[in-house]
Amino acid sequence: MKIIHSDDNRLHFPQGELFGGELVTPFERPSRVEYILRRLKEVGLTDISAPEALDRAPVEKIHDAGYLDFLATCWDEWVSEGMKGEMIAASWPARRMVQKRPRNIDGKLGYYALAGETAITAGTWAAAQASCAVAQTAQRIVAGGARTAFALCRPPGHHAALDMYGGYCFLNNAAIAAQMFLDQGAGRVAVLDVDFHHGNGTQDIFYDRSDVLFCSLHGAPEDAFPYFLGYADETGAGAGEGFNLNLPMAPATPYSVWAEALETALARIRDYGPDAVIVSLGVDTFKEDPISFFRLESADFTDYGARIAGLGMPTLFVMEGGYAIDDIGVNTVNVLQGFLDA
Ligand code: B3N
Ligand code: ZN
Repeated sequence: MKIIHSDDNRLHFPQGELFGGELVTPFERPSRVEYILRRLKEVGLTDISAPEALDRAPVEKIHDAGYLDFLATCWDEWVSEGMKGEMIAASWPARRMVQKRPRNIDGKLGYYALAGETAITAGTWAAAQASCAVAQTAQRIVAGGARTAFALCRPPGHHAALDMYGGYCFLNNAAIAAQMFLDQGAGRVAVLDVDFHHGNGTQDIFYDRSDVLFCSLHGAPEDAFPYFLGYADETGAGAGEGFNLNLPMAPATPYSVWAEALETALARIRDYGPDAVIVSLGVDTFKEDPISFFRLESADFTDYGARIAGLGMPTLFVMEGGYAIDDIGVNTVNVLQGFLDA
C-alpha cells in the first residue's frame, strides 16, 4: 500500500486553541503524524513517499476564489496591520446580519471562519497546500489502478467548506480528491466519512450534486462540533436530493451501534455504485479520544477496515481527525490493515 506524507505539515502548529475560555495547546498537532508514521513502519507499511506538486485546478473547482486568496494573503495582512498574536476569529456575520466581506482583516477573518478554535499562523497556508498535495498524489495512485492508497494529510480537511475554514481544516482534501476522480472520467464517487465529527465542509460542497454521494457517521450535532450541520434530515438539495446520508449518534455510542450505522452507509454506497470510494478517516471515534464521545476499541478499527474492503471498490483513505495521541498510530493503521487483509 502506498502512503503519501509531507514533512511540511509541521509548518502549521499554532500555539493556541480556544477551548473552555482558555488558549490551550492544540489537540491537532504535528506529533499526530509522527505517531502514525511510527506505527506504519512497525507493521511493515513502509512504502511512504512525498507528494507531487499541488495541482491548483481542482482546488479552484472546490473552493471559492476569494477564500483561496484570503488563505494565501491573510497572515501578511494581519502582521502588516500590527497584530501581534495568531489569527483567531472573534466576529461573525450572525443571524440577520449582512453577509458581505469586510475590508478589515479582523472582519475578513470572521467572514471566512466557521468557528473560533482554529488559529492561522505564518505557515498555515503552506501546510494546508502540502496536505492537499498529499491527497492529490494518493488520489492519482488509486485512479491509476491501485486497490487503495493512504493520504496522511495534516492539517485535515473535512470541515473546510466552499468558503470557510475551521475545525482545524482549511482545504477540503477529500472533496478535492473526489473532484479529481470525476475530472479524470469517473461518473460517480462516494465519500464515506467515519471521523467522529460531521464532515460539514464535504456536505456543503456536494449538497446539490448527484455525482458525489456523501455518507457521514458522527456525533449528533445537538451534542458535538460542528453543531450547526449534520442532522439526519439533511438529505441533499435539487439534483443532490437523496445523495447526502447523515447518521448522527448519541454520546457513549458503542461499536455495535456504530457498526450498524456503517452497514447502512455501506449498503447505500453499494446501491450507488461509485467508481471510487474516498474514506475521510478520523480515528477520534476511539473511546479514549479527549474531545469526542464514542466508545470504539482499537480492535474495532481493524473490523471496520475489513467491512469497507467488502465493498470491493477502489478506495482512497484520507486522514482527518484523532487526538488520543498514544493510540492514534495503532487505530489508524488497524483500519488500513483490516482493509488490506480482508
Ligand atoms: O469540540 C471541541 C472540544 C470538545 C471537548 C473538548 N474537551 C473535553 C477537552 C475539547 C474540545 N472543540 C471544538 C473544535 C473541535 C474540532 C474537531 C476537529 C475534528 O476532529 N474534526 O473531525
Ligand atoms: Zn474529528
